[in-house]
Formats: sequence, structure tokens, C-alpha cells
Amino acid sequence: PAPRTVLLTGAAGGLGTLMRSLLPEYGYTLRLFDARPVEGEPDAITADLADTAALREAVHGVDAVLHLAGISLEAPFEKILKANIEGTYNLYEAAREEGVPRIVFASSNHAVGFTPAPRAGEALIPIDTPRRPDTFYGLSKSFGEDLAQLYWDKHGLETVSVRIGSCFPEPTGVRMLSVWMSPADGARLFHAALTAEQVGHTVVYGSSANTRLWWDLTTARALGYEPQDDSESYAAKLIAEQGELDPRNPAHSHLGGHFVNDPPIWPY
Ligand code: NAI
Ligand code: 15L
Repeated sequence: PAPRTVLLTGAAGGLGTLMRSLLPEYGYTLRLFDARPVEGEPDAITADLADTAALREAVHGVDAVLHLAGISLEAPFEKILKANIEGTYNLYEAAREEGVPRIVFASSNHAVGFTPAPRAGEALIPIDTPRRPDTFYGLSKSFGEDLAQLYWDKHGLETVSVRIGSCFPEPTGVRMLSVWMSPADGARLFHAALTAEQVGHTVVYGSSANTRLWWDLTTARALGYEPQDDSESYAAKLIAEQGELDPRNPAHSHLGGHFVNDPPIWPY
């Protein structure tokens, strides 16, 4: 049966806030979880991913988890270790103990961020391209994908790992023309990931059907995802303001954008 009650971790964040407004249209009842209070949602669970008892209670009885909580940018390794690596492990353990059948995991393009961006005419980046994290943050997403594979192989807990590009109301940079996922397409993709049958552990890229797309959406489409949006309508304005991407600039020529320089290591 299709999942109905979904635990949304990271509900107070940017993407969590977008999904709180968009996912109920698909018929979900959302249970909210975040370390920070969720504005206007007194029933939200305010707890850290380090709190294993709170996590166990939070996942009890849900049909699936949409796991967005975590540090969403580069940070010192110790912080990434606590929130993203140990936190995601704690969530998977709670889900295994409570028999939750599926997790949709917010992975990131930064798990493969050091992959060179395809130039015009070159092939799209396949989903099985070797992992090339661009940050400790990207490394934590790479860990999350491996954790998901382990929990599928060993415990039969299913995951769709979504390597999200940039999910914001509008693209704000030229790189984002290639990796943007409109919030509406984000909701379509998460809905497909929550409802597709027999996903095992499936890894997908998360973006709209952008004219300047860098990666292959085949595995996302195989879940039933049909993107409706394209960033191209923003292209003329962004390129007029910022110029075309410069292939000599590492922050322009890799999937991960400026994360490859974070902290700055390139002499330019
Ligand atoms: P955000 O930083 O706005 O929200 C993350 C939320 O997680 C925050 O509300 C924060 O309080 C919560 N959180 C952090 N550590 C926690 C902990 N230890 N315990 C409980 N809650 C904790 O990030 P955003 O943009 O909403 O992203 C959501 C998820 O999607 C993140 O996992 C991020 O890595 C991933 N993602 C987002 C992309 C985007 O374009 N927005 C792109 C790729 C991945
Ligand atoms: C991410 O993983 C971040 O969470 C988000 O804030 C954006 O920076 C996005 O990637 C991106 O690559 O644009």
C-alpha cells in the first residue's frame, strides 16, 4: 500500500519548509522532526538526531521517512560526523528497530561534486559514476548512500537516495541552470520515491528537466518521476548578470560548483 504517514526530518529547514507546503497535496500526513522548533507547528518533535529515544518514538508507526535533517553545507569534520554520519546512522537504526519499510534520503550532488561537468556535446554523468565528494559534507552523503545499501542488503530496509542538485524557488546562479530542481519537481520526485514499488536501494539525481542538464535522470524517471520544469526561462537574465561558466575556473567546471573550493584550496 502507498505510504500515508511520513516522518519529515529537517522540517524547519529550507527544503523541509517547501515540502511541508507541497507534500500534503499528495495525500500524506506529515510528522515533523527538527532540532529547531518548526514555526507554527506546535506538534512538531523538537529533538536532535543524537537523541536515539526521541528518534525511536518519532519513527514508530510511520510508513516512510523523508530524511532531510543534517548540516547542509561544508562544516568542520567533527560537526559533520555528529549530525550527518552518526545522525543518519541513528535514524536508520531507529527505523530498523521499528520496522519502517522505506527511507528517502536527501543525498547531494556533492557526493560526486569533483566530477567534471560535461561540456556541450559530452555525455550526461551516469548515476554509477565513481563517488568524488567535494567536501566533508559530500563525504557524509557518500556515507549515507553506503549506509542505505547496507540496510537494504542486510535488513531489507528500502531507500531511495536522491542526489539533490539545487532545490530553491528559483535558480540564482549560472551553474544552477544545470542542477536546479524546482520545488514542485522536488515534491514530484519525493512522491515517486515514496510510492514506487520495490526500489531496494535506488540512487537518483534530483533535478528538473533542465535544458543545460549535467546528469542522467533515467533512474529517477524509472520511479515514475516526470519532471515538469526547466530552468532555461531564467538563463538569459542570469547569464547577462553573471556571464557564462568559465571552464578554467574549478568552481565552474565541476558538478559541485564552489564546494570544490570550500575551504579554498585552488590557486586562482
Ligand atoms: P537546511 O540547512 O535549511 O535544513 C536542515 C535542517 O536540518 C535544519 O532545520 C536543521 O535544524 C536540521 N538539523 C541539522 N542538524 C540536525 C540534527 N543533528 N538533528 C536534527 N535536526 C537537524 O537545509 P536544506 O536546504 O533544507 O536541505 C535539507 C536536506 O537536503 C539536507 O540534508 C541537505 O544536505 C540536503 N540537500 C539540499 C539541497 C538543496 O538544494 N536545498 C541540495 C542537496 C542536498
Ligand atoms: C547542497 O547540497 C546544499 O545543501 C544546498 O544548500 C546547495 O548548496 C546545493 O547543494 C547546491 O549544490 O547548489
